[in-house]
Amino acid sequence: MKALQGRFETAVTLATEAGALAMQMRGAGTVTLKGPQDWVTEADGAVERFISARLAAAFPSDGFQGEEGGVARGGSLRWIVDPIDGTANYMRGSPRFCVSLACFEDRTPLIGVLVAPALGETYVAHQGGGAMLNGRPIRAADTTALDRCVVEVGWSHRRPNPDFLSLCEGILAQGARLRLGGSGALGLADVASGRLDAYVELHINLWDVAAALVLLAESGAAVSPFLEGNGPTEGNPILACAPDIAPALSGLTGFAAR
Ligand code: LIP
Repeated sequence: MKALQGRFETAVTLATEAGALAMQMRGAGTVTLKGPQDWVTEADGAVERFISARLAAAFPSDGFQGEEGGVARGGSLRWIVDPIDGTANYMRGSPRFCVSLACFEDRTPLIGVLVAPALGETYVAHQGGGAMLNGRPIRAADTTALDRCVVEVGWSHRRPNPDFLSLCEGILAQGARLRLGGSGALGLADVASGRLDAYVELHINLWDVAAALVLLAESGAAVSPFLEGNGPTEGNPILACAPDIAPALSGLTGFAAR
């Protein structure tokens, strides 16, 4: 872990500074559409370039992949960054957004850091080291019944609305309460901290989930095999949930969380 300890400490510092940059830039600059309801602000690009440059200087042999710039550098140790997850919230002044920074070795998630600067929350985790929120250990919920659950269903234009609505109807039919927060990364982090019983989405991208996967693994949550197949390059569905409801939600959604 010694080689990773330096990367872990750098990731926490860097994500914190990147969050401060996002806060400084909020409300400034142009906003453009990448697709239906898929926004990008000047801050998304600026934050990603800031993180990429600092990591290139600190760890020049490491790879880098960002939501906005794609794969900039190759390497067996690879940083995966969503500079602002929850951009639709960010551009409207909502506090529910975060900087997501992860380090993988090939397909193995090693380090995850999420900083939500407007919420004053920093999630950190590294392989075998547990998961923390603002310095305090976090664990997935111990909920056992779907009719006692709160479930977030992520939405994007990448899958048809009828499929999204059908998923929501199936969850509601089990007596669960639904929510939709606009940031997949923070929804997954809420599962890791036990503040949410499940997060499910029909399609989500690697940069959205990379850091949260480490939090989820270290917090005891059940998670579907997002990294199998073409997940890292083309995205995949995801289900992350409290372990005791994983069989029921896996059967309902078709995504096998373990
Ligand atoms: C977000 C994703 C998620 C989706 C959100 C939002 P972005 O990404 O984490 O897939 O449910 O609506 O799109 O674009 O804010 O970084």
